[in-house]
Amino acid sequence: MSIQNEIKVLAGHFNIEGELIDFSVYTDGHINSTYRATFEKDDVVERYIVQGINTRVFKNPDELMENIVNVTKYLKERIEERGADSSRQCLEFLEADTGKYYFSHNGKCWRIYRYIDKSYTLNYIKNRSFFESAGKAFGRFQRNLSGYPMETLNETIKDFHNTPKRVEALEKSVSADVKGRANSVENEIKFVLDRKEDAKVLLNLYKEGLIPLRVTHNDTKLNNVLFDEDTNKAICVIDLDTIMPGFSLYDFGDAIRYGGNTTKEDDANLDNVNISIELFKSYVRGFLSTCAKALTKAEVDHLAFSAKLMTYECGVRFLTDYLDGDVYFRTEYPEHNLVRARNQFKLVEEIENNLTRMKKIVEEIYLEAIK
Ligand code: ADP
Ligand code: GN1
Ligand code: MG
Repeated sequence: MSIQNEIKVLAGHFNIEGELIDFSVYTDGHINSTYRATFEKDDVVERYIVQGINTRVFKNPDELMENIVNVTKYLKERIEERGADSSRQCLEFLEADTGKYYFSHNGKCWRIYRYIDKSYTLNYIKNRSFFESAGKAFGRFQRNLSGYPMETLNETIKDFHNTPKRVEALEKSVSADVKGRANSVENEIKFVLDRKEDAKVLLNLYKEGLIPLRVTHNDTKLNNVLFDEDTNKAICVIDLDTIMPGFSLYDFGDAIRYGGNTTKEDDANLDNVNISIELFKSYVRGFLSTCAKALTKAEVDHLAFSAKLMTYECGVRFLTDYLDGDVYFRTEYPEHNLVRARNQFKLVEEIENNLTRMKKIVEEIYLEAIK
């Protein structure tokens, strides 16, 4: 069945009326398949995001959608309490005729939510103000969810940011070596094992009671926040599949990993890969302007380190997937995951070279933010 026909069938189940007048592919991330569909009825045009959930990654769509629907309803209330426009700052999911917020059809699991008009996403930073604005949006997101009952959240991917377990998974993949690729990546494997102690740092801080669990997004890539076409400000955090209890540092570090890189995460020319200190500063400023007062001392002290850790972890995951035969992340060519892993490891080195400077920047901006 063509995707247009699939969307027409789905529209019937999600109570969308009118004619499908336009449709385009919006797949941008590495996991789900995303489309924008426009319907018209009596001269009224409505746009939706129609998304095929990757059920190899998210094995329990009921639990996944329960998290997302409850969190978005909660966020809507918080946003409206402030008198802000929840229709632009929060996603709204449609209920299907089954009473669930997804619909299974032809072996795939689909969800539909409102498209936020006059918005766009970025895959790299155009100028610093965009990154500061993204930092504010992710900080606000965390602050808005600070009173959310964390214990009610389902763990949509077990041990998602458990870095030591990610390293263990890599070691298993090296032993299994199902594609016979391990020999060709000895340097990369050594790079990971040399930094094995770093992997435990945040979990140890948690065990010592120095950093708390919070409701976190866990996938704070720059293209997971929508910008407003008119104001160019970040308005809405999207891609809510991995909302789970986590550390604030996961969200901070992952945002720097992606948006603070001087190039894309899959640039094969490693000379282009570096940490932009200016972008780092902008994000710290935005993030801390919204949540500095809520952070513990250990959280603040480890912001710069978290950028290194999350970059390391993502590199480990790309390398593992390369060894496993590219079964998790969407790839466009056979070496894609390896290119991504090398890019991330180069960025880890650059962050290591700049860590002292980055910590100092955090200290200065933090002192300003808590004044
Ligand atoms: P993935 O899990 O594949 O990363 P996302 O949920 O991030 O999927 O959506 C993919 C892209 O679709 C986003 O980067 C964004 O450009 C666009 N998008 C998603 N939701 C909306 C929305 N509600 N309004 C406008 N654009 C959206
Ligand atoms: C995936 O779906 P997307 O592209 O936003 C991945 C993240 C990685 C990221 C690397 C559920 O995010 O964890 O950091 O790729 N999402 C999942 O670019 O695994
Ligand atoms: Mg995304």
